[in-house]
Amino acid sequence: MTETVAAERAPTPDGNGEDRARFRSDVLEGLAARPRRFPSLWFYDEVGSRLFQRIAELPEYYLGRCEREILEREAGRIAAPFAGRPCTVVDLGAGDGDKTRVLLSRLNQGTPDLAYAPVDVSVAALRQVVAQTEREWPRLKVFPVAAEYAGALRRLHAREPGRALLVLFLGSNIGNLERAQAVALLRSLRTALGPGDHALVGFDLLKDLEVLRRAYDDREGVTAAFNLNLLARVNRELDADFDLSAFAHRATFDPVRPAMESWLVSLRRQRVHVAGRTFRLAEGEAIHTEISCKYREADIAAFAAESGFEERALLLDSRGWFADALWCAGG
Ligand code: AVJ
Repeated sequence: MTETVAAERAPTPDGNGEDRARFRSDVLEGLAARPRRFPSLWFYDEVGSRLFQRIAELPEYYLGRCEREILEREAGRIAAPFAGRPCTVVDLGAGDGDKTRVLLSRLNQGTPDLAYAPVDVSVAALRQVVAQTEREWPRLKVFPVAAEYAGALRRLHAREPGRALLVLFLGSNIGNLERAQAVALLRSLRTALGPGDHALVGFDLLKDLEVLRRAYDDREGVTAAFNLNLLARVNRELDADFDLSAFAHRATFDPVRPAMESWLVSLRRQRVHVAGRTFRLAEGEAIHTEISCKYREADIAAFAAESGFEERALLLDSRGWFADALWCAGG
């Protein structure tokens, strides 16, 4: 599988050509919809990836720290099924791969032939993670994949026989997907796996509303900058004239999904030009940019059942704020 991953590098969403055309049609379609919306996938150009890394370091953004606590405590248990077997770690939405390194270091001790395939839409983030892992483990085989989740999963079918897979979907990246999309993705992941392969999926748990609000609207305004960078990116790449000072970041809680939602609110009546089109926004009109779903333990069990995984363990941090579900693809 690993050779195929390297050879079939997909066109990159922060590259050019095909992706630029998709970015353009996503933005134009999103601006024509009501409410207007941008898919959150497009947050992660080079600037956006860097801003997310800064979010991860904020005192208010607890997700990464909770998950790191879990991985440090449970690395042995997660690595145990792979002892003595050649293994590939596939890291969906790897970002800077920061938490993954906790697992790689443990797997590296017990696995004779370890490979690492970080998957991300941001080429800048991939370059960083490749450089980091190669510096730390010069003999680790690293196969970066610049692709969206679906494209990466398609390539798992071409895996090398005899190699076990551990697929990571950390950080509550799954929370950006509506429930039906999440189930579809987990099903296609399950289908791509063979007996004995495992998945480790991070879920941010439903908790005190104030904690959630602060995590998505921090005091320093880094999350606001991350959200507003979408408009800056549209300006940079699609010949647009969004006035960033005429928009504000808003984070709201939707108790039905439940999820935190991010919006860009127009602070005045205004006209915007994008790729030769004109859009008129009302004062107070909001563009939807992201959902970050929050889960109960029962939701996680339902995901496993609906996607055909066997639950092996549900690993929580000491505050019970975040969960990593360890699932096995049965025979
Ligand atoms: C990287 C998708 C997990 O939804 O919590 C952080 C992105 N957005 N602050 C999340 C994000 C606003 C993050 N994920």
